[in-house]
Amino acid sequence: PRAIRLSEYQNPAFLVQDVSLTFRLDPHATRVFSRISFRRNPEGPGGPLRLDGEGLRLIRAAIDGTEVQPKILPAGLEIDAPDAFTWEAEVQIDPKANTALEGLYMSNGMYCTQCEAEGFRKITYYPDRPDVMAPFEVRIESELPVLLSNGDPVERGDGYAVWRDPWKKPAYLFALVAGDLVAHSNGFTTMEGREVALNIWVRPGDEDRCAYAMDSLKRSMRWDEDAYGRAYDLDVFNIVAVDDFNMGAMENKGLNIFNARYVLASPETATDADYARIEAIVAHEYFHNWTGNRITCRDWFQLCLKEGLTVFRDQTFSGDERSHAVKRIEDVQMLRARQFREDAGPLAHPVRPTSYIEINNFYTATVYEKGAEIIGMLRRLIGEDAYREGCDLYFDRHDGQACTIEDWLKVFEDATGRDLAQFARWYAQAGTPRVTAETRIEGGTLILDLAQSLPATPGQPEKAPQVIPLAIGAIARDGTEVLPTAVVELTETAQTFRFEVGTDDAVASINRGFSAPVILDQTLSAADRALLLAHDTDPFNKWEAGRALARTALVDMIVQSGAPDRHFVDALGPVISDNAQDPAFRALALALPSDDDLAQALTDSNATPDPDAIDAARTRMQTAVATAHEGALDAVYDAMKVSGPYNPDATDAGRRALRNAALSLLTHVDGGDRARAQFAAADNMTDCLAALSALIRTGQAETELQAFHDRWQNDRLVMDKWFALQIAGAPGETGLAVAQRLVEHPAFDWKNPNRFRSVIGALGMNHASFHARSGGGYALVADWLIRLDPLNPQTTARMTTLFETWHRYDVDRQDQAKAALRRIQSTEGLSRDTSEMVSRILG
Ligand code: B3K
Ligand code: ZN
Repeated sequence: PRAIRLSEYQNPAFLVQDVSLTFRLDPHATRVFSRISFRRNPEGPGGPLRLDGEGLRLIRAAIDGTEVQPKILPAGLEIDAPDAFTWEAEVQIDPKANTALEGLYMSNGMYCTQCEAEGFRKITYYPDRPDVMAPFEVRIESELPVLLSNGDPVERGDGYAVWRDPWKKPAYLFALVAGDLVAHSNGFTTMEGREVALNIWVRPGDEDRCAYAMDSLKRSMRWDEDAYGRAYDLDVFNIVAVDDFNMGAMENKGLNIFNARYVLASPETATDADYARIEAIVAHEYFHNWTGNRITCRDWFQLCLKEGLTVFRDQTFSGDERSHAVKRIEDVQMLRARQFREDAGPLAHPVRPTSYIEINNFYTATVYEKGAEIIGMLRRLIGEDAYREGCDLYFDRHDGQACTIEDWLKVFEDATGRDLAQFARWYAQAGTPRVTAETRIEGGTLILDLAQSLPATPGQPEKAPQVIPLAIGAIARDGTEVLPTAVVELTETAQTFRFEVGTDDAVASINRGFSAPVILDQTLSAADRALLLAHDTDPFNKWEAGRALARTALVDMIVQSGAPDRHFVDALGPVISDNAQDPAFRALALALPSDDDLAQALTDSNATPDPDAIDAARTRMQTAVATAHEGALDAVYDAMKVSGPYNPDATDAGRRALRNAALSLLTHVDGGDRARAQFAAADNMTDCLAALSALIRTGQAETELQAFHDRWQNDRLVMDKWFALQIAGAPGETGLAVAQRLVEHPAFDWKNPNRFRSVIGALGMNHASFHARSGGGYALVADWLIRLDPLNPQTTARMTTLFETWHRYDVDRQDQAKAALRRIQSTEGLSRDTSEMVSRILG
């Protein structure tokens, strides 16, 4: 298959004025009637009418009422057409046979759609590209009780419903749902006085698990009005929960479709983390109404225009609703775990890629999370007021348009007069910048020598310096802050900055708040780090200091088989006991770096990560911390007990997080007594799962796993946790045997993406097991990817990223991983999605 290139972008030859669709629903023989008015684009390239289409059976086509015989192409059709005309077509599709979950498909008897990025072409012939925008009218014919599409309802009759979406939209935002559903309903009055009916549609029996998603939606609607001046623009906002879904959720205009796991929550079935994710994803999809829908992308290379911005918006929202400090730490952890990892491997690509074979492979951490970091840096560089001014101008100038990153940057140049040409390199250059910082103090002046470099990445050997905003402070040896946060802009390869600090003994706190997504090399002693952990006023860098201490200590243990570092163990004392600090923050500071984090740290220090040694070192460190602080941990475990009915808010969740962090450590010294008691007494999923996962690490959770299974076997979302936890959390290599056993379990419904991820994905999360020396982890994952690919290429391709770090490991493991990848690659009929991923990973 040919690569699509940004440099080859052409305007559409025809524009669409209006779309009218009729769906005669049938599981195996749905008929789609389309009536589309086209007119030639004066700025287009000319030529015949070309429409995208895939897997469609064309029954009839007409132009201005006259039947025509278009030329059928492998991926669409072509026909000569006048400058303005009405196209009519009737096609037949088979939703029941659609296992790829793209286009119109069925999930548990319900019809639903997923069109982004290029799924609409599986529904009917159309110019399936985001820069063709039109209003849609949709008639659905079916005996099913609930029939939904985009926009506002127009008409409802016996066996049919008509919807009209007055807002011009690209086809990827089209949606249709039909099923036996019930609504959890509520309402919202916008700042413009519009009364909006809000509905969350779920399967009967799930309606009592929608309250938190509804509450999140209403808070998101209010927040977008306050923070960005954006109000909702239809009379109805529908959310539908679907069991079979390839990703998290989809922002279809007025009809968001969600993976059920990001909608449904009750205290007994969902954890605090689930609640927080539901809030974030509901917000994210809602915020797309303006950033994505009203203003969309000109082409798919501009994906970060809507995704980076919308992630930034949802992160800010969650921070406002909960705690900015905690949210920032969590977001950076995620950025490092997913995006830095991507940047360091064969899949590294710019936030705005310049070529792709399958666009679905580019819904990546780089486009989303690094895309969001860029917006954060932009706001830091120009200030909050100018950022808001620029956004206002963006909405004003580009409403109803399909835009580019250039359009986005231009509004900020116009609003501020600042040249953003160098800043734009953040979109074009792949890789994580490295900043080295050398500091010294002379006569009360802190002198900071900063240098930046950007490693070569696939297709990009040479890089130019970027503008890097770094927030800097300094803490004196006695713990007082001698330099409050100041932001410097590193624009050259190397630059020196000076600050008056009035003392000769202070430690610089650099990249506060993680002001830029870079890897910072700053030589600090363990004592300096302990000082920052104890006294930094910037919560992110306070956490970061502890994290760096832990990472260094663990790397030493692994490389030199040393003992757990006393500096680190001692420094955790105040973290455990200082009640003046936020419990949620303390929980984060108590957690050790992940296996993946340590594997990367070892790679960075030119060592070959040994997954068993990493696992063993973490366990030894946890035991050392627990032994040293048993009394304090026990006290905090008791003190953080939450009383009263379960509340998912940040305060209670923070207390549970700290208490469960203590539990996890204490389980290393108490033989699992507390965890067993907590498991038996738990009245919410957070405490239940924390206890269960602590027990799983001891290798003695048989009874509890069985009890959990018996209680929840009919609850699909909870059973996903049952599968995932015992595989991902198993100690050492034992997760592999657990996974080998569970793929035989009757409830392993591998065609359901959530269940597939909770088994195969969970194995990938367990380093010692996935990277087992035998190669059995790689082989098992490869077997299942080969099996899933013909049914669901998108989920398969996404999961090949488990292999993206193969180059880190020893030659034996590399050979095993490559053999598994080659086996996937040489599978007959492998999808375009998976084959693109595997070739890139193999390099
Ligand atoms: N825009 C969708 C993602 C679509 C993925 C297509 N493979 C969800 C989101 O980012 O909000
Ligand atoms: Zn999005």
